[in-house]
Amino acid sequence: MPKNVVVIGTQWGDEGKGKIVDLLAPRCQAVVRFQGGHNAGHTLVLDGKKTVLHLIPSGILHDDTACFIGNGVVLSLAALHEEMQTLAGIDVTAKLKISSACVLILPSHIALDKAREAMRGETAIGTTGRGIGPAYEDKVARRAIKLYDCFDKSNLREKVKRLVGYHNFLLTNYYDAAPIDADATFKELVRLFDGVSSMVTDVSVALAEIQQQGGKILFEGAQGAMLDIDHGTYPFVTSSNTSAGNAASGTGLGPSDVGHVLGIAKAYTTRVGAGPFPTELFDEIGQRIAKIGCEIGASTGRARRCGWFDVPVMRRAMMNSGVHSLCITKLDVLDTLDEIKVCVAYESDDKQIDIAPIEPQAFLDCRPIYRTFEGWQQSTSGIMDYEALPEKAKTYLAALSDLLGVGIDMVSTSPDRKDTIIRR
Ligand code: 2SA
Ligand code: MG
Repeated sequence: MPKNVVVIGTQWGDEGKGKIVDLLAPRCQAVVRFQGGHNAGHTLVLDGKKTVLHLIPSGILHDDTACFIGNGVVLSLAALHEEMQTLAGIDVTAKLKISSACVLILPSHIALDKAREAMRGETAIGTTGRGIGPAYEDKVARRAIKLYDCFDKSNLREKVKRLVGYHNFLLTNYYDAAPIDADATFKELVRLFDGVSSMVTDVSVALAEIQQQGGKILFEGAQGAMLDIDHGTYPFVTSSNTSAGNAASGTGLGPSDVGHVLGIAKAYTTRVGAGPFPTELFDEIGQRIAKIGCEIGASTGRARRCGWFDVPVMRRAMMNSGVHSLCITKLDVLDTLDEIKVCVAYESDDKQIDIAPIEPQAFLDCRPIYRTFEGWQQSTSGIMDYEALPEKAKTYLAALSDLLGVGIDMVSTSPDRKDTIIRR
């Protein structure tokens, strides 16, 4: 790895970022998460053994790579504690450092997330119910509790009382929901913080030191570009900036430290939760892709919606993140199809639209214009050499690269770490 790399999803999440971060981790000294929280579901497969991560960076399986949770992450100490228990045999306490500036997710954020979704009814966003949105709201409103607040217990008790009191006012008066016990929240925070306090540090300074010593940093994105709070399909988005620029703000390094931007995209498209999805398939092909691709939410177990590869969506994502090159994942999922479609542009009011519009109504009005490719109808599963791919699969990949004007550096041909074509 000649420089730092940021790995981001260029669709609606679940592009396979975790696998690629796990694969690249031994080539760098640090892996850092910069946004989101335990709404993420990053699945790693090594020799058939599956590890699902939500909060802990996908470099954790490697002995010589340090892992960091940056200030841009909203942190549930309960979720972290639970995830650490699942990583038997890995000394997470020794390997992981957490920014003291992380905003904490409390039980009352989760209650608010669920209450808001219930009130939205038919217009529900389909959040993961992890309290992500309400925690970011408190951050922006400058009333959040940060990890560093846990060092001073009497200060913490006061802050929890005030914040949970405010949440309870909303829960009981506006949402007609049950209040959360502030004192129990405080006691549980103290207990959970005791288990992680040795990991708390100034992550920005730690990363800067690694850089100064010539070490490389891998910034691990969560969710995908179209779920970005500013650039995604608002309001059907998550509450953080998922684009590459946030790798700087979410860790405390500068934009010039971000390095190479590697976009990860599935060979088709999926989305979990509500919101527009122009290439969504409602037929047997969509169901087949979902089944073969095991398209189930890694955090909530929800079924993911499936559709064809969407070039206008990719163009917006690549523009927003300044993507230098791509990794195409789950190519093998398309192996049995006799034909494969790619949305090359949209049509709206008899006009051709090449890039996904930012305004929701304009996006909803778009109809995909498809180009059809012949399926290769043979297994690509486990192929590690580009030249060994079927000619029709190479034609498909070359067309994606041409349409997007960017090189495809990597292709993933199974969930397993080793089953990856690395071209550069
Ligand atoms: P939230 O909980 O406030 O972030 O939800 C807002 C929207 O963001 C979507 N979102 C995701 N989309 C894809 N994958 C995610 N992670 C899990 C996974 C999701 C799961 O890897 O499968 O298990 O369901 C993720 N996290 C958030 C969410 O669906 C809403 O559309
Ligand atoms: Mg996921």
